[in-house]
Amino acid sequence: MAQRIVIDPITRIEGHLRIEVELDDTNTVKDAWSSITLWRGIETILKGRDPRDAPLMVQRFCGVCTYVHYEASILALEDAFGVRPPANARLVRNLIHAALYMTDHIMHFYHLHGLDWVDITKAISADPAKAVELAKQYSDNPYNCSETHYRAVQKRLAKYVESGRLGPFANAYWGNPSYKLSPEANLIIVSHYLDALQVSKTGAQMMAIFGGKNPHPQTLVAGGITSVMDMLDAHRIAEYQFRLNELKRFIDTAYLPDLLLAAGAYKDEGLAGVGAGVKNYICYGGFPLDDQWNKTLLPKGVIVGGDISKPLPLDEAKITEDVTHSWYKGDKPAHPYDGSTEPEYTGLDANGYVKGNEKYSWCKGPCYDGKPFEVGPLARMVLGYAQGDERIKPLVEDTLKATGLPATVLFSTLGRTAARGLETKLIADYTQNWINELVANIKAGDTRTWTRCDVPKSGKGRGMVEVPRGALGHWVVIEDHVIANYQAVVPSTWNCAPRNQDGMRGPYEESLIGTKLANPEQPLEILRTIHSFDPCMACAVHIMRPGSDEIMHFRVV
Ligand code: NFE
Ligand code: MG
Repeated sequence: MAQRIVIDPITRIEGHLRIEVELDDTNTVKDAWSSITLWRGIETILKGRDPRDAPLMVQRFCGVCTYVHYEASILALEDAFGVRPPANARLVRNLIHAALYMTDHIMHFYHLHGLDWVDITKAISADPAKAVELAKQYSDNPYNCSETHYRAVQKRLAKYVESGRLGPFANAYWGNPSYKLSPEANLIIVSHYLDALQVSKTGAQMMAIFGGKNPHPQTLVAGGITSVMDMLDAHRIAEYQFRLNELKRFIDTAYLPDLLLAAGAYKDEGLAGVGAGVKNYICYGGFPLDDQWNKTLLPKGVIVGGDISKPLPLDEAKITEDVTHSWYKGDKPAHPYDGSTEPEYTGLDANGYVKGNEKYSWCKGPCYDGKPFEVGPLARMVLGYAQGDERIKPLVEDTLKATGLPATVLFSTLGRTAARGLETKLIADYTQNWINELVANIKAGDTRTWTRCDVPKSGKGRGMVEVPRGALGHWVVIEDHVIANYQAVVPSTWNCAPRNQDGMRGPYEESLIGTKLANPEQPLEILRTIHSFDPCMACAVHIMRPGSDEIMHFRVV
């Protein structure tokens, strides 16, 4: 008989996510539903306000990808106002955004996702000398690597365990047979888990240098930026540069080697396509390399059904949001300019499960051409590879060569996690160019940071950009100088979508089908795949949470 498992909430994410799956008698997932269980619609709060209020307000959707809604909203306003920022503003925005990407992806790999791959308890029994040898197989000069250091890490872990206060390591599924790393590999990655806490701080400081503060930078305005003094100060640029080098060292000698180490142990799951999902990928283009956005570092386009021989151009008109299975009013898919956000909560069924055939999530259902699409690092790396991008293609090819794995391995949970690491490297290496360009502009006497603009009586605009978790779009309609409609379609909204109007499962849901659990009491494999998307429910449903207390509830039935 089918067995239902409910995981609510999923932890090590931002916000509230509930996953329900049905297992067959081999403990394989036969069906799945993903549901966001909390909502507060900022989109509705924006109506009637001056459009220039929107960027700072929408940035509060989230406390993780704090900058991205700010930028998307500014881009939407600039589109509506008919203005382009000068080159220096584009470069400074790229520098803030690059710092966010690096910080976010490092934090995700180690702190939000790492423990799905790494068994901390096994690290305690590792041989530190062997761990040094192993680390050196993956890097010429591994990060923070010595017997003494590894011993100190083991001591720290043992203290946690002895005290019974496991803190961030509590409530995991230690000892589960689907953990595949050797004790030494576990020790190396756990030691970098601790280092990464420090490194994340460095990335946050980089954002604050040009963003004024972090989280929630405040130096963007429609038409440009306001951190002019910082931009013109060689000392501030050097502070950014110094920290960039620190992050790059961590990425090159810890993050990427750890990824390859894990890929070796988990390659069978990757090759079997565990966690692949819908295999439709959409990207809007990110990090403009010229002022007209003709060229972007992250690609723009579409892949359908995993067909990497046929990357397609993006047609914005095909983007819709559907609420057939979401707790909102509305009966047909609408383009975001025409979208609405009117709550209509219909609850759970009599047994406390989601009503899978009706409405069951606060997440809307974005579609492209009527189908669910995955967004994020995997979408970007697959599309860039398929388009023959001059930087992404060799990066992917070299990694496949180093691991001896075929390109099909990308379509998996492991591929999604690896893609995030690869794009971190891509961005970390490219960021130096933006510093150089900025310095060259200033030296040549171009110190422009803002293009004059004003709110039109009426108009509309959209800001479409690639952010750490995927394609992000904000759409604004202005009437009588105020906001008449504002719709944000966010990366986690795409990925967490419930079924669409035709009953097709959303990306999280589809990615779980066929996953076999080693032990249904410990749904580790489900967490591994869901976490690989780096879910952010706060972004997806655009909440503001005035208090921080929440009631944790985990139920396996
Ligand atoms: Ni709240 Fe976000 C990112 C956005 S999520 S983390 O990256 O937009 O989907
Ligand atoms: Mg929305």
